[in-house]
Amino acid sequence: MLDVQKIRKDFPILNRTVNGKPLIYFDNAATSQTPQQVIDVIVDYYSNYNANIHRGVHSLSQEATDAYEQARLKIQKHFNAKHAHEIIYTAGTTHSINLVANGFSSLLKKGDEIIVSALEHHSNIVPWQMLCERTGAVLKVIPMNEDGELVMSAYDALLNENTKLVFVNHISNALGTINPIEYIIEKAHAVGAAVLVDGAQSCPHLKPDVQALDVDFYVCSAHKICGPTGVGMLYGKEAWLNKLPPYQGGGEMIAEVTFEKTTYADLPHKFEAGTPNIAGGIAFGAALDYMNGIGFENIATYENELLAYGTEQLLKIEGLKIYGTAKEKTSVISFNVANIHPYDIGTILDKMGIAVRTGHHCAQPIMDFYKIPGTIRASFMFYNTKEEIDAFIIALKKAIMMLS
Ligand code: 7TS
Repeated sequence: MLDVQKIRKDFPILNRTVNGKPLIYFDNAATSQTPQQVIDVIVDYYSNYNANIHRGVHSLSQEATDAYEQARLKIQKHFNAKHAHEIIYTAGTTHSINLVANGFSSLLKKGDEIIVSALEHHSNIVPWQMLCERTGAVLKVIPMNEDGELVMSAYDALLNENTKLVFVNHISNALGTINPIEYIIEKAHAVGAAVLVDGAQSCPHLKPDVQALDVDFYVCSAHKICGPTGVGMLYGKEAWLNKLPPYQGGGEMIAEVTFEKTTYADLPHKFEAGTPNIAGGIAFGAALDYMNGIGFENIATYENELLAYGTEQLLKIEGLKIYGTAKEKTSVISFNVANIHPYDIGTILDKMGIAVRTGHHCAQPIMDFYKIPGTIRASFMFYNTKEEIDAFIIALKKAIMMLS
């Protein structure tokens, strides 16, 4: 069982007020909050052993290198990667996806096909469109249904011997749908295509096992899992990472440099040019420790209760429509009320100390599907409570009264 009152004490920000009201933070799908345990790790780094890594013989550099590489091992263990060098530190999900998209530029040819889903965040659409422009490959889209689920029969029909890559998010940021990635991976592999799963929204809620999934690439951002911004990871199967060319050139990623020819470092350094976000990487490891300390099964059980309670309370409000009613979904509720613009409701909720996201959530194709400009999105994490949902419902009703 999860002791939410004890957990809340770990998050200093949850004590603050916004516009004179206690903060209710329901924008977790955009970024999660950071516990003191992770903040302490960042402060400790800059207070005690700030130094560049992998390049100094001096003690500080060695301490920083050890901590950074220990964190990589924690990430490896968390995702159950076979090798530590299959974990590449990046600046986050967007960076990870662009790294892979760039790498495939030299591996695709005109007429090859790549598949994305209708439920993607823009960061899992635009890099592939750019890749298609560079290579002449063709982008195909797995359609969605009214509930916000992907239509698997249509996916089956899209796959063929020209399919080279499939990109899909594990969980949709706009609707919370949990996609059937096991099925998607198995079917893609049957035609010889590689699969990248965008785990930006899944990693806060579940613990993916990349070997059991047999996924080729899995990506996420630390800031969505109680870690800092500006750091994330790319998991790639060793064989794929060896096949892809480097993304950025610079220090750290080379074996030998002459003006005639440069040879590249082995994995993971081949993809880690320049001084990385060292404190961020170490704190990423600490964030995984923190979340594993609570336990992902406890987190899922509790967040499912919040989802069920929030959905039930919201549906009591007249004129309210929830978008994303998939059977398998996580603690994200996207909704609109009658013809009121989501932005107006979001602004009034902010006046009452409540943080939600409004707009298209960087998923415009989903909004186009529903023929709406955007939604109000409330997204819960394990430190939220039913009492906060109650206060949110009262505030929402007030906002609706003011705007009707
Ligand atoms: N993929 C998904 C599914 C996401 O939800 C996001 C960010 C990204 C990729 C990009 O992650 P980044 O860390 O590189 O920015 N999603 C959101 C959101 O829903 N609201 O703000 C950011």
